[in-house]
Amino acid sequence: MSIDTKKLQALLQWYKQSVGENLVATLVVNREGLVIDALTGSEEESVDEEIIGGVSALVEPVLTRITKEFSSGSFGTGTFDTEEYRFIFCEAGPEAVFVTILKAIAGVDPVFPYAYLAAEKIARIFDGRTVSPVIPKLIANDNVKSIERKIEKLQKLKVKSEEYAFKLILGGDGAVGKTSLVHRFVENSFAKDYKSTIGTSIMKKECNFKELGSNVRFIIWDLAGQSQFKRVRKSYLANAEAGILVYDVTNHQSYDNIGNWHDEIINASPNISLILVGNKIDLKDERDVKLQEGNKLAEKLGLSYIETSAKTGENINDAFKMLALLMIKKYVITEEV
Ligand code: G3D
Ligand code: MG
Repeated sequence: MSIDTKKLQALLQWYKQSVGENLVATLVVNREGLVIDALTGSEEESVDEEIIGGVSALVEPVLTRITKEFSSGSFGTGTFDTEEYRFIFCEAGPEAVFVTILKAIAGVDPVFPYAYLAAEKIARIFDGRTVSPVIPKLIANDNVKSIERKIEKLQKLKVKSEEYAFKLILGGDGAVGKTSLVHRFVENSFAKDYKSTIGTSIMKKECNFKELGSNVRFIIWDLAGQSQFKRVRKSYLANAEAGILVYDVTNHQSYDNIGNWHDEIINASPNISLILVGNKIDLKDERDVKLQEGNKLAEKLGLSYIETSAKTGENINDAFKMLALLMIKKYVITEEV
């Protein structure tokens, strides 16, 4: 396979400019983990072997996991944090992964749109299709209000054309089953030995519920590792359109904490649509929160309530369907009135 390395290098240069001083390095890596191209945030135009070697050593442990998720098909984008760096991994077509390494102090959110765009362009380069290496400035700082209005309009239009994907987040205490719920929904599997990982994993899932008459795409953000949680909590919870509040029906404390989760989420994303989920109903003998309690809490918060088991899969699809319906109501129907 021969790829246009000149164009790739030009693209990385543009990307570097867009991201700015927080960029440590960026890499294009193939499926086997080999570095195809790289660029560092420093002034030098090209990167020597040594730096590439150092950077790929940095990336390798994470890449192993990414490659695994890659093959399972659930991987779209992921971020990972270490003490010193923040990583953004984007799938760049079937051949490559685009890796961005940022300084630890950098915010990931502003970089995401550029990373997505660059990854898409890289996929095209790999495909041998024509593509401009130029990365346009995506967000202007001035006139925020009018931009927000524009974005809102754009969102609605995109829902109609079924291109827009909603950011979905999960709230609830550790170990209530948030990750399991998502994995069950995305891959329809329940991995018993699923180990919590650092950072955020981001999964794409399109809901084709026929009876809804419309597709809804979710970008599901799952935050792992409670220690990492505080630091990234704000940007994790912000700008979300959909959310699931989860408690464990065998753990009353997790039920009692839902109110706090609700407040924090509403604070970060005031326009979010939420549902309440009581999980682990397969553990019948250990049940500590009654169905009525769940209903009562949901009513108090003005949400729909559903009970699930990520282990057996019971009601998992229905939970997401409930949320998809809320999205359709809010973004599609209001547009048509
Ligand atoms: P979290 O993402 O909210 O922190 P996880 O929770 O999804 O990591 O799940 C925490 C533990 O609960 C895991 O057990 C997981 O297997 C288990 N779990 C999740 N959902 C269910 C469920 O519906 N029923 C049962 N019985 N168990 C569930 P381990 O032992 O792997 O830590
Ligand atoms: Mg989790």
